[in-house]
Amino acid sequence: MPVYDDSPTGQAPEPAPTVDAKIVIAGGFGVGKTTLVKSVSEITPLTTEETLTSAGTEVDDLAGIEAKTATTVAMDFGRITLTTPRRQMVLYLYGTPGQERFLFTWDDLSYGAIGAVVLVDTRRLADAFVPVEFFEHRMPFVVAVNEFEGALYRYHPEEVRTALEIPPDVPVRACDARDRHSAAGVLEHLLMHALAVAEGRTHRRSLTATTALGART
Ligand SMILES: Nc1nc2c(ncn2[C@@H]2O[C@H](COP(=O)(O)OP(=O)(O)O)[C@@H](O)[C@H]2O)c(=O)[nH]1
Ligand SMILES: [Mg+2]
Repeated sequence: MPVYDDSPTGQAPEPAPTVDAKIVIAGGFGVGKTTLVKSVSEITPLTTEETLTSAGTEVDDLAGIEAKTATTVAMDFGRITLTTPRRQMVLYLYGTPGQERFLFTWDDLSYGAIGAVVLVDTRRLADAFVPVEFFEHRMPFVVAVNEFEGALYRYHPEEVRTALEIPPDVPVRACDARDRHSAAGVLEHLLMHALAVAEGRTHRRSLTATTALGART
């Protein structure tokens, strides 16, 4: 069957450029960061999980996530390719360890990232203040409310925004970190947000975003 070709020269159109970008997946302990990286990654994700032992029971709050048996001690790493109208975006996902005692690793993990996802569990909302504050002055980010079934009440994303005093230009949305489609939707939303910030379509600016979004040739 003949294929209609509308390019002026009759040659195949140029393929969309491929752009690499680094994304950080952050949030408190047990919010579903490792789960999200695992559910969307198109490569076998690298995880650095260690078994939770009784030594951590005094400092790691497992309320609501009693089934959690392991914790990330260095980082998670995965990859997902998203296609936008103008580019193929290859996103490299870096998941942080959640406990505040690992906060010193976040600066290194975030270096060169174009944006971040801050995952939130509404049963432990206070854990989100530190990650939100961390990214607020560093890079564009979205807040994703991971919906655990055990939650007594489903909070509307706007209620979460109010509770955490998240600025109006930061997207807040619900997700299920276990669901590939839902988790990929969060990453798409972040990508659109980071591009909007980089192109000056929102008032928030980020030098990192504008420089990191150069095309890979
Ligand atoms: N019910 C439910 N469990 C989840 C969800 N996301 C993660 N989990 C579970 O919650 C626990 C903590 O998730 P994990 O990804 O290790 O959290 P992390 O500490 O943020 O990396 C694990 O046992 C997951 O299987 C979710 O959306 N719903
Ligand atoms: Mg983890």
